[in-house]
Amino acid sequence: MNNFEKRIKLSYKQRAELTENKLTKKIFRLMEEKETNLCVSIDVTNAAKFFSILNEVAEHIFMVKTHIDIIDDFNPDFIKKLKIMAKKHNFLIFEDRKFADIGKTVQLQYSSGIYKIASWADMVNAHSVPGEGIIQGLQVVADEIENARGCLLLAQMTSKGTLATGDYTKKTVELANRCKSFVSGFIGSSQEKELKMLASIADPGFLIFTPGVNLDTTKGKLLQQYTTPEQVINHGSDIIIVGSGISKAEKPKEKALLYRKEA
Ligand code: S5P
Repeated sequence: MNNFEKRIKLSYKQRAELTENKLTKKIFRLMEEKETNLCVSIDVTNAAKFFSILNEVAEHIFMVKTHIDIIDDFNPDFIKKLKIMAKKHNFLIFEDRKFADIGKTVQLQYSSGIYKIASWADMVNAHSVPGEGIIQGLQVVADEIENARGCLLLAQMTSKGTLATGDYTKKTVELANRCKSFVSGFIGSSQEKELKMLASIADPGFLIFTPGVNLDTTKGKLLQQYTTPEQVINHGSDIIIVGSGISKAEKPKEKALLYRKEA
C-alpha cells in the first residue's frame, strides 16, 4: 500500500501505531472514542458568543480551533473557561497562531505575552518558511510542559493564489520528517490536486487537517476556496476544519452534527 492508500484504508488504531508523536496518538484515540473527525473553528470576536457556539457543538467535535487574538474582550478567564469546557466535553484545543519567525522569537511568542499559548493549547501551527529553527524554538517551550503538545506545518493553504504549492509543500514534508516528535502533521489544501499530492507524500503517521470546508458554497470571502467534507476526506485528508459553515449557521449544533456525519 502506498501512503495515500494507507491513509484511506487503515483504521485510526493502526495509524496511531505508525507514529511516536504523543499528541497525534491522543488525537487518533479521541477521534475513535468520540466518533468524530470534526474540528470547529469559532472565529468570532466576542467571548460570550464564542462560548455559546462552543457549548452547542462540543459533543460533536474532537477539537476546537481558536484565533485568540481576535477576541475583543479577552481576559485570562477566557482560558480558564475554555480549559474547563475542554475537560468536561473531552475535546482538544488548537490555537491557529501560524507562527512564522525565527526560533528565539517564536519561543517567546509561544510561551509569553498576554496569551501564554503553550500553557493551554494542545496544538499550534507554524509556517515552514523559516526552516527547522521555527520548530526547535517552539519545541524548547513544549518540552517544558507536562501535557502532550504538537504542531501542524502549513504545507499548503486554501486561499486562491497561495504560494504554498509544489516544491514548497514537498520541502515542508521533508522538514516534518526530521521533526516527528513535535510535528503532528499538516494543514492541507481543500483543492483536489494539491491535497492528493500531499496525502501521497506525507507518511500516514502524520495527520492532515483541511480547512476551506463548506457544504453551501465554493467561494468564500477574500479568496477563500471551499469544497465539501466528502471531497476532502476522499482526497486524503483526515480532519475537516469548519469555520463559518457552523459558527455562522442559525443552528450551529445541527450543522455540526451534519458536518460530523458527512466527514
Ligand atoms: O489555509 C488555511 C489555513 C487555515 S488554518 N485556510 C484557512 O482557512 N485556515 C483557517 O481555517 C482560517 O484562518 C479560518 O480560521 C478557518 C476557516 O474558516 P471558514 O470560515 O472559511 O470555514
